[in-house]
Amino acid sequence: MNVGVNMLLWATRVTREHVAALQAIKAAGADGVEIPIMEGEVAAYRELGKLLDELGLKRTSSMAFVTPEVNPVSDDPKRRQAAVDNLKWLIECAHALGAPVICGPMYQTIGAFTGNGPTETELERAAEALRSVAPLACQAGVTLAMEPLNRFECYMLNTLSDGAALTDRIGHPNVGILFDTFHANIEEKDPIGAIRRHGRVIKHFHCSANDRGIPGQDHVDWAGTFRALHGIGYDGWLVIEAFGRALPGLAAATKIWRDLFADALDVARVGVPFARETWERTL
Ligand code: LER
Ligand code: MN
Repeated sequence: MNVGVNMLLWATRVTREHVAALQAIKAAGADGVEIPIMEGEVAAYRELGKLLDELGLKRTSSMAFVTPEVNPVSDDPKRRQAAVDNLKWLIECAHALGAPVICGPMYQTIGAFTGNGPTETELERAAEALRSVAPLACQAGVTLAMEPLNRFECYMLNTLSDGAALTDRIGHPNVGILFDTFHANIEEKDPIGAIRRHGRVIKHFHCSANDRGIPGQDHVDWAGTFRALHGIGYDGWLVIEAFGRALPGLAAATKIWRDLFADALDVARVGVPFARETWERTL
């Protein structure tokens, strides 16, 4: 198991400017960080990978389709192709970065709605897009972890059961699900039962407090959740994901209207030991 911290609290594009935060995250005991891949050159991710090597930090990566022009389930074939091209670019960047996982809602544009639930055509389009890039991900040694999000951020996948069905439809070992406790708290009738039922598809994990603050200072049943992860034999990443107000665009997208912690680094200083100790105590 590796404990990571999601860098979206500091930046949508991580560079050498973030060395101080990266060092503090390392000092807090994290094994690694989750790097957003939203823009930039493949070479820049290779450079960032070298910097993380120097700092002794492992890494995973995250993504989102943020514009309607890039949408794997669009009626417009150009927009679907743009999503496939974006996924190929993401895989190249993650490979250059040295990240074994890309996670995020890679099955639709975030925040785009049709007014209905997913149609059979849309589900097939999402599956087709992921299926078409899965061999490339396999060659690059990258796992694609699709993240179900709550109903206010997306409509294609809201629950782990939705995610398991799409995973089965895609049918490739390099494609599975990211389980995020914040979204599960909103959407699952029984988050822990869902992990037990669909554990075979879980490839990545976001420890996200029910209010997006510091895990352990919230009402998620962390001990029960980790016991369920042990029960399914999960031994991958536990990435702490919190959101703050430092980046106005992201704060607006994640609907963060108040401070959930005094200092962003407290998320690492308090969250990392909490995740590790709770994990070890529940083994
Ligand atoms: C990203 O991991 C996430 O959980 C999303 O809700 C961000 O919008
Ligand atoms: Mn998440």
